[in-house]
Amino acid sequence: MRLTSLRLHLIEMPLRSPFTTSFATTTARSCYLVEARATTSDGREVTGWGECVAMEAPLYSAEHLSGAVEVTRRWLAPSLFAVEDLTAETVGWHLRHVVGHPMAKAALEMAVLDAQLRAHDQSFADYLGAVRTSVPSGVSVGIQPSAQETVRVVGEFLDQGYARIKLKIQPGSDLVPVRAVREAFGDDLLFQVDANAAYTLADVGLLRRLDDADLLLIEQPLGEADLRQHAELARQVRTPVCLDESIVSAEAAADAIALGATSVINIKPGRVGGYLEARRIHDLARAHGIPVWCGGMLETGVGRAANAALAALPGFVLPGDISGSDRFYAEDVTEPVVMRDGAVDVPTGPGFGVEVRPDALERFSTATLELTP
Ligand code: OSB
Ligand code: MG
Repeated sequence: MRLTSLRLHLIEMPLRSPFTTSFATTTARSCYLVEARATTSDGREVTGWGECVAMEAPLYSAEHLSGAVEVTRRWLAPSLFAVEDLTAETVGWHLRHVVGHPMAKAALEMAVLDAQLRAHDQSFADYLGAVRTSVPSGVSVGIQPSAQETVRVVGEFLDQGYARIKLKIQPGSDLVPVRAVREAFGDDLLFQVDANAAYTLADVGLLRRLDDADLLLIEQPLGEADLRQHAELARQVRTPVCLDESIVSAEAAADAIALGATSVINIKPGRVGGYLEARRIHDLARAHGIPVWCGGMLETGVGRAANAALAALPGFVLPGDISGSDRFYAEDVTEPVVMRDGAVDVPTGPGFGVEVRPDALERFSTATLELTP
């Protein structure tokens, strides 16, 4: 296909309640959706949608929203407009000369992939080779002001039916809330924590005290670049170490596995440059017997639907951060993604299987950037 336009819809979606991690408190999600228009080789007009998961500030990753827009406008979009026979599978190749910016690249690949699948009337799940029709739904719980409040909030999510709890932690809000949750809900609760790089290897004593909580895993305790230090930590704690921020590509995943830095991997398509690289990491991890699960980035329905299909691959053996739309948003830009009985259905419609609602898009819109050849 040949791209005829790329429209970046910048949106701001209010969160139902503030979401606190070790790096920031978020009250509204700012991001952009990519609307790609293309002409197929047999002359049909097709449209596809992608979502950029870069956050407003460079606190989770170096990449951030305004940088992603700028890189797309100046370098990525022109490179793709120049290609006569573009396919989703070659987007990464055509963008390889631009260093970094995986989230900006992923959003473009996503939009091209959605358009391509719609042109072939194929669902993303079918394209990937999904082996499940629904996926278990975990929820990511932000840092709360007290252990009592943490227990109350976790209880609400369990009442809603979530299959697994992930609690954000940071120095000063770790052992006490973790123990309180384990105590309140018992040994059968699927329970894990995420530090978003808030600790150093000097905290090994404290992190070892988390062993008693029998957590499924601890996600990204140390810094993004600290692969070797994660390997060192993994030798000193019983809780399985799972990397998020550090896994920026299949190569990084291979290094982390070889070093013993990670025994579980959180796969986020945006962080690794797209769903095709995400699948490569899944395949690599599976070949090494490393379980994976699908992370989340407060996605709208577009990203959430795509994540549900990815998580239906066989190596995704742990519940992902694939909550219903109503976990974060009173209203989504697509029809809501629904969590029922602890699971989310894998969409079956063409492409990612969800439609962006023009009225909702307009309500959340802060700016639109139209890019053309
Ligand atoms: O570290 O997994 C993370 C949200 C934004 C940035 C980083 C992370 C998260 C979450 C939320 O934990 C996951 C979700 O979207 O449900
Ligand atoms: Mg994480």
